[in-house]
Amino acid sequence: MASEILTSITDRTKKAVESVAGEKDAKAADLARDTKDVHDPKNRITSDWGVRESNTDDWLKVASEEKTGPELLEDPFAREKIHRFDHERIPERVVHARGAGAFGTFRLLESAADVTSAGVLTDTSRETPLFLRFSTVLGSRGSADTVRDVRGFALKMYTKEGNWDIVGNNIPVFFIQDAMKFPDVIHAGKPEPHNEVPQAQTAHNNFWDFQFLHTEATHMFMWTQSDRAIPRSYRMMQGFGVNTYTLQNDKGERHFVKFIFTPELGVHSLVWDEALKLAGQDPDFHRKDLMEAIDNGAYPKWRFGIQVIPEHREDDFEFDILDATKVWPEEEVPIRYIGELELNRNVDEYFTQTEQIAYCTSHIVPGIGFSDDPLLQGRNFSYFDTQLSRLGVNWQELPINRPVCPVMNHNRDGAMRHTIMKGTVNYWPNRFSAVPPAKKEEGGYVDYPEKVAGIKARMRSKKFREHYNQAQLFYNSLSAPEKAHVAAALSFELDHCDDPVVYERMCERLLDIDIGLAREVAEKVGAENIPDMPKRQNHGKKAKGLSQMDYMPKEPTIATRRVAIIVGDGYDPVAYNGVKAALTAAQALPFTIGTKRSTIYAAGEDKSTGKGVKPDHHLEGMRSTMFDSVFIPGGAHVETLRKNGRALHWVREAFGHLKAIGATGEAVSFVKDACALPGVLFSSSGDVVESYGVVTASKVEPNSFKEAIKMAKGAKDFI
Ligand code: HDE
Repeated sequence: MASEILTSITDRTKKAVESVAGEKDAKAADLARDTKDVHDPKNRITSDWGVRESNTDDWLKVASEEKTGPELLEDPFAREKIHRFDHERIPERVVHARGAGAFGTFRLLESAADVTSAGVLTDTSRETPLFLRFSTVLGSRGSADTVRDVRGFALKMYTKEGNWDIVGNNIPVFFIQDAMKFPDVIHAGKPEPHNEVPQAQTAHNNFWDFQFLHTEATHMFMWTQSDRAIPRSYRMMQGFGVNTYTLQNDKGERHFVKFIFTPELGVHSLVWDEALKLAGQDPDFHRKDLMEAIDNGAYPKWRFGIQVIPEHREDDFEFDILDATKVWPEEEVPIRYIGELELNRNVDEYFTQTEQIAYCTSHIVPGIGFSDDPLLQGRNFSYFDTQLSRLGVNWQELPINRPVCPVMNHNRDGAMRHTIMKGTVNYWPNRFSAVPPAKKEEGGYVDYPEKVAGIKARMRSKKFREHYNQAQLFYNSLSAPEKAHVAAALSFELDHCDDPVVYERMCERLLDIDIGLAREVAEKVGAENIPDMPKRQNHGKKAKGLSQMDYMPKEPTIATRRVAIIVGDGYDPVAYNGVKAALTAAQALPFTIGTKRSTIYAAGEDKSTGKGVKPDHHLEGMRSTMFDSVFIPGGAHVETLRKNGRALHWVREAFGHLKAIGATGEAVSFVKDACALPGVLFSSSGDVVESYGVVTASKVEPNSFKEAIKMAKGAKDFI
């Protein structure tokens, strides 16, 4: 295992070096300047001041074979080692503390020169390097990946004209409309102040108290109670810029714009029970999934789209287009997909890359601008500020943050400054005309001359005060299973609120959305006093693109899906090998799960001469939650599996989580018994029988099993 890890790390470094040599990826070349390879055999431990150390285990002390005396303060090597360790931590992000990231490439497929002059959105010959960091919002750095939460989708594009950051989420709207409310919404969602409970959960009194008291949060909380908040993988969720930005073209015309990323693999989620269990069984589930896919060459891809509204149409909509609690329905503002984002390289080191990456919504490039979206304007202040406290004033000099284009100005000094500026002046203008500002034709950023007139007031415009239409629109647009999941999620969350004021009022709020939903949740959580009538009629409208069912991939695929093949001594090798080969050919990831991790022998294989198979894991070491699908070949091993409670649990749990299950030969009856499948529901074609995502065949039928995995998501909809 250690050697495999070593090979994979060395391969990664090699890849980075190759791309530097070819100068294909400007950011990889840039990072290589600061990258050292610990696996170089010429390396020896040195102190930070460069002196080779002969012993890093024993503090210099007064000691002999007979007696150990006191340690000596004079030992500079020991002192340095301890000092460095004592100061290893930096403050975690105040929100989005837990994350995972990867490098990638942005390709423009169609120029948007009609609306913007930005090179990254007009030059189709470019490949722009980027770093994308996914995150959960509320949990601490050490919390679990699969909790119910919004996911961050933060992108830094290292363009030729400077860094362009899109700091987005996997949900297109936000809880609040004005940045000044941000500390409140986050305080309410984070662990409660008196006992720091609960970790990484919105299922508590304060969160829901806030939701009730802020009607503007209604639309967003409906999204967080949907399956979007428990994604199967970072690779299977959309990314949204959320805020309204602007684009400016060469003619000086301005358009409002929203940015959207849609995954090639489709949008898929876990089921809630799976998410809950995974949080304990494999808290790193999502970050491992991302690394695994990239290491296997199955690079995640997203289509990049823009929704554009010309400036003169700003007031043509029933909602305010600057209100981040509203989506721009696709029927009214179609998405124009113009580019493609691919993640293709894992990080070399977590801290210096994923932890030290620092995004700013205010980082835009010529051709892209802000709008008066009051959430965005506050964000533009907040992100730079938070980097100062997290990383210090020179945070943009850190390798992961520095642009690939020249940086030159009269900013100076500060802690940890390391660029050395040669010259006698550090101000502008100066008698040498050294480092002047750039003219427009030299690529200088020119602000849009927006006309603004008004009075100063702490208020929002009238359209910002409507808070329910789109909450209804979202709920109406969901499929029946998605709606059922929303009701179940709300019932879970409000069950965790023990203050009746909180859960009763929240159930009343649901009357603003849908009477059926309100009734169902109220009954579950014991809100018995709420009125049995809608507070607001549901307008009944739907929009496309809100249900995740609208994002099934064009071609169903099982690529990167993790399939457990369960075997014990005496398994049928024909079925095992056939299915494994078929899965591998389809780019799925088969894992052999044995009754033990010691070598397992197939039926008819002689232990003294046979090679056997060495399982990747054993049944107790893993759980079905960590896989998308389970296959059991026939053979005498089934008798052993029948007596193994954990094997039974594997199959039952996978069935309960609506996963594709395959079985052949003797394993067919085992699977049927385990799932207690009603025979009448089986449809059969020839020897192959399928029902509810369970495929069985008395003979080996690897291809139909493959189909079943593709359908696994479909099977989820039956619940
Ligand atoms: Fe953030 N947000 N945010 N946020 N946010 C931060 O910046 C903030 C908002 C988002 O992977 C912080 O570097 C304010 C919306 C992501 O490093 C902080 C407001 C959206 C990340 C901050 C918002 C986001 C952050 C904490 C209300 C979706 C993680 C650490 C106006 C479009 C970035 C940091 C990463 C991080 C402030 C609202 C997304 C404190 C004031 C809306 C993905 O600056």
